[in-house]
Amino acid sequence: MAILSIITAPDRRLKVKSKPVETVDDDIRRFLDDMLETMYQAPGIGLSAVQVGVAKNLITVDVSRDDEDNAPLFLINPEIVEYSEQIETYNEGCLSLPEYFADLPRPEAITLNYLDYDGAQQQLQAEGLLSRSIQHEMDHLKGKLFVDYLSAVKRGMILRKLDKARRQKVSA
Ligand code: GNR
Ligand code: NI
Repeated sequence: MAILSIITAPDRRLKVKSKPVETVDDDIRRFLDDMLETMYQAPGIGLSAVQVGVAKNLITVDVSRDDEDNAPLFLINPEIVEYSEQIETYNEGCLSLPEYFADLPRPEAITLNYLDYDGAQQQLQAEGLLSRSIQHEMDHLKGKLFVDYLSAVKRGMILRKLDKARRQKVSA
């Protein structure tokens, strides 16, 4: 397994719309294993393939708190088929927007269809933090970051600071 490097904003690769996976083969499974290891190491509760530069509809999530009791989920070609009417606000972060957080309203619960690690069709009902992180990852697959929900002024401020921080790192 390998730790992959996570792309941070602003970066055009994060704006790319990901494409469906055609066959769930060993190459895809090896890549999902690397994504999971990368996510745990970050550490994060979710990761989309596009964040490591691969524009395919692949997501890993694990919202379990206990290291002993990992509950990884691999979501291939996920599609949300139902949203709850109930909306909840949560303070969201993103590995591609390090050190920034924003309160964001989203549907509390979702129902989604996806292919699992073996390529089998599955349906999942998710609520709470699991629902939150899946919706966040699925935005990545559409080329969307949580700052895209904020005003242009706030978004510009955050992205300029991240850009500046990166340029200082490069020249240091
Ligand atoms: O690790 C993460 N935490 C998180 C917290 C609140 C809402 C969404 C997330 S996802 C984030 C990891 C990440 O950036 N995945 O794309
Ligand atoms: Ni993210």
